[in-house]
Amino acid sequence: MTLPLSHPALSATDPELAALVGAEEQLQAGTLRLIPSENYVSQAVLEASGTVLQNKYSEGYAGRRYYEGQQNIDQVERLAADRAKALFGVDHANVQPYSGSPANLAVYLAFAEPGDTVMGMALPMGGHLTHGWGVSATGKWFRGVQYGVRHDTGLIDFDEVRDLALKERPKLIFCGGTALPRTIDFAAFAEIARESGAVLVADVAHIAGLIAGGAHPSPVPHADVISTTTHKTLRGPRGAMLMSREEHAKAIDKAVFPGLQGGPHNQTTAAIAVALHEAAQPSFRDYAHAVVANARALADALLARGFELVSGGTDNHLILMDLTPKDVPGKVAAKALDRAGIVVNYNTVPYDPRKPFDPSGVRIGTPSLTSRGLTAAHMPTVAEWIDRGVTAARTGDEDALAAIRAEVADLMAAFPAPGLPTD
Ligand code: DSN
Repeated sequence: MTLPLSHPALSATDPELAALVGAEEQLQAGTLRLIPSENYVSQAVLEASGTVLQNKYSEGYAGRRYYEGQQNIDQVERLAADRAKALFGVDHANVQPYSGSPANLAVYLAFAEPGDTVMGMALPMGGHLTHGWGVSATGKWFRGVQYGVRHDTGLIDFDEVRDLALKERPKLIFCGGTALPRTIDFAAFAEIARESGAVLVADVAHIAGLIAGGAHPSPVPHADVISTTTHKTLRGPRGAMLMSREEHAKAIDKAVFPGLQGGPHNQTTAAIAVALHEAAQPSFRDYAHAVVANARALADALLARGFELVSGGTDNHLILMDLTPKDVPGKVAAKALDRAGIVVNYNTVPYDPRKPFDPSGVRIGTPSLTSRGLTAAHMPTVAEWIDRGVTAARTGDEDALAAIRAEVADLMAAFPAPGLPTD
């Protein structure tokens, strides 16, 4: 598929870079993107993020800036924050964090001192680096204690979480993560946080769009702070938000600026506002539920083909496959699937005997393919491609991978992606 030239000024000024952007457009258009933390933003979000708003400095908050000329920027930021508050039903929203890791760092700055104990899910169990994992600043500058999932079920053991919290008395407890295929029980975490005197932080980066669309329970009645990126299931630009009850608003704002960041990226704030507007439409509820329905259908089709799935399936947008029974390392499978036009990421599975850079698992998800309009009826085909691709990875059959790539490209051509040029 050859897409039309869509960036005339860029092509004239910097053809080398324009060619790379064009190649990426073709790649995104012609492949099946199964990375669960990725999505396609709408043309409206793309346009908002490429505006002259990026020319403006605006340290501070609306009405309280350190630079003049904020007549429009203040309104943009208020619009984004008000839309976040309305969509998620929170008192306060800070839309300035540059991305998820800085957002989480701001939470540490707001509620903890260096050396304090913090608690989160271990990265190899499905947590996130910034939940106190050792190689992250959050694990170096704080004392991270980590919970996991049970070996037999792949599910969080709340007795273990409670025992750990009562023993360690962390300042912060993070729930949420990057490879959790099951519903997060925010109420259970909140009870443990209350018992142990911790601030509960719900990191809903992966599932924010599902929450907004009513396809996952909301953390709002339970968590002290909600942290999220805006570019995953929420289908906005690369950015983040922190939300809370009014009592924590000042601490969070102070931590984001001047505590951690400088000038907000106003073009991103604008694109977040657009994404939140889109997420408030009835069609986004359909989208969120379709993401989950597609993931369930894909999980069922993979199970029928003998794949082992962590926790036995999924409740949300994400599936974590343990490829040990297929006798293929996750990285080998991921790279072979990439050659077959199916873009995934290799990932540790809980209790993985292999190393994080060469783990046993592959993580997949349905946000992107759902944005293109694929339905549950397509999931047996997707599972078949994955199955054939993993088999080809084991046998080294490049012809089989090339055949899958052609089939994938055919189907993708029939389901144009939002925001990408079409021919
Ligand atoms: N990189 C994100 C993900 O893929 O889940 C987490 O930060």
